[in-house]
Amino acid sequence: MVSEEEIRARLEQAGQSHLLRFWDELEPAGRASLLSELALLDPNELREHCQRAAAACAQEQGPLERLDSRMQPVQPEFLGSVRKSDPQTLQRWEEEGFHQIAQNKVAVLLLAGGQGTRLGVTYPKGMYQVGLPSGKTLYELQAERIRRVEQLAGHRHNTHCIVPWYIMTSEFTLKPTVEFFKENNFFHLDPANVIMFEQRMLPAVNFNGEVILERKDKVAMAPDGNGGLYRAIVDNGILEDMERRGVEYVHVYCVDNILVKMADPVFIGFCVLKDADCGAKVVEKAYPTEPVGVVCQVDGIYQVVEYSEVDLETIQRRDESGNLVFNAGNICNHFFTRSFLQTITREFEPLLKQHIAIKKVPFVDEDGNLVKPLKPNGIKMEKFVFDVFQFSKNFVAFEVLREEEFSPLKNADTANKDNPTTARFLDENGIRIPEQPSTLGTENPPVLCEISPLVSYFGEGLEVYLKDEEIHSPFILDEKKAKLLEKA
Ligand code: UD2
Repeated sequence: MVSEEEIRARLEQAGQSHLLRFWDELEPAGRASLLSELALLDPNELREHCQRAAAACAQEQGPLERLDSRMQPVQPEFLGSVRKSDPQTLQRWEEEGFHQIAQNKVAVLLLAGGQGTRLGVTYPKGMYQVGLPSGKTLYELQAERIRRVEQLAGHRHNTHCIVPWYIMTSEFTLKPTVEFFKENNFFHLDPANVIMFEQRMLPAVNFNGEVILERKDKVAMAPDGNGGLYRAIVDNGILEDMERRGVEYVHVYCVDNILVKMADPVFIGFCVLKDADCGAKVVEKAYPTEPVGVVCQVDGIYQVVEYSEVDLETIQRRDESGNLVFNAGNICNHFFTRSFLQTITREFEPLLKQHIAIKKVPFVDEDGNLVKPLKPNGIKMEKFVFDVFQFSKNFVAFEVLREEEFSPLKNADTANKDNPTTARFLDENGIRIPEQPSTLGTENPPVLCEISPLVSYFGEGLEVYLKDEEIHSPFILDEKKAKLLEKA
């Protein structure tokens, strides 16, 4: 363990000596935990981090750099589209995707280190029960989709297929996530193929560039953003693990989209056939001011531009056909080759932009009282997962149907959009039922229909079960029911 003297010297070097100001009042346990927390902070990095945060915050108060005149939409030749492609093309992409999956070359990687504060839950978002009749959580749905896509690829190519599931957690989410998976027997996945790892944390800083003490014995720390992925995979030897398993392609996604298609064969196949090193799924924006990032080019280089970085006029611009010019909404579903990830970690990670978030950060005041601030007082620095697009040699975007693939769970049910109810509603109704559509959707209120991902990953094969079936709400098609229907 690093000594108190050593830590004092390091803090002095970093200009952060105030972090030990309650030292004399602390019990031995509090002292030990504070020392171990501080020991992880490199003094030079800490000094730079604090200076950078304060400078970025000062700059943030000034006029925002507008990107309008430098932006261009995604070039058509780099944009695939589910809506605009014929069935044969979609089938070719899907076949290629399954071919890669069947050779165990595809992994999925979940970004699950966020705190889920907007949803108002104290546990990791993946443990959220979205209110389906089965009571399944986001993690369970995702696990089942992995199992199903493994089965589908395995059957097609007669292989034993594994899609490893990498899960990036943070100090906030690692322990409860591990426990939850253990309690649920890893949702019948082999624990050897579920690899959890932790991203780094960074101290929150006040407007004077001082690290904030959250308690007398604890620094206010926050995860370093979903772009912390690139350091975390180095810290935890993830690329080596992928190499050992023969993984070449990685589908990275965020935790809160109930409709996420894990290792989507069509997306994977499209990216592989286009020889892309980096790709992003996008959806048409629902309305011009929808608060999602837009995938586009700035000075000819692909990136995601936040809606706050452009003028309303640009956001609302339409082409001759009446479509929004900047229409490619980012849904945090990315494709990377392992070799691209390697290049990022070796060469470009330090160049990734630091985004700043000004937040209310609870702190202890000079007298040692705990204060819950009413206005923002702290700066958190984050990197974003999509900021690596600029380093891609062959970037592609892939437009998918919002109603089939994007229903994020951002807010508690009190907010009127992207909440548990819309997500559930879409899951119930967005699934294509190939036969007998008239038996569904004729009731009011809408039919409650839940189809387990273990029965159908994206609507395939349902005709076997639904052909002559009278469907009454709520209709639950799980593995047990599917077996009964098969026999009948
Ligand atoms: C993300 C995208 C946004 C849009 C939207 C669609 C980013 C930075 N923004 O916005 O452009 O596509 O999704 O739903 O990708 N996370 C971590 N570690 C962290 C912070 C976040 O793993 O330190 C995870 C988090 O658990 C979640 C994902 O990253 O799974 C997205 O994070 P968010 O919820 O902060 O980003 P959001 O939804 O505002």
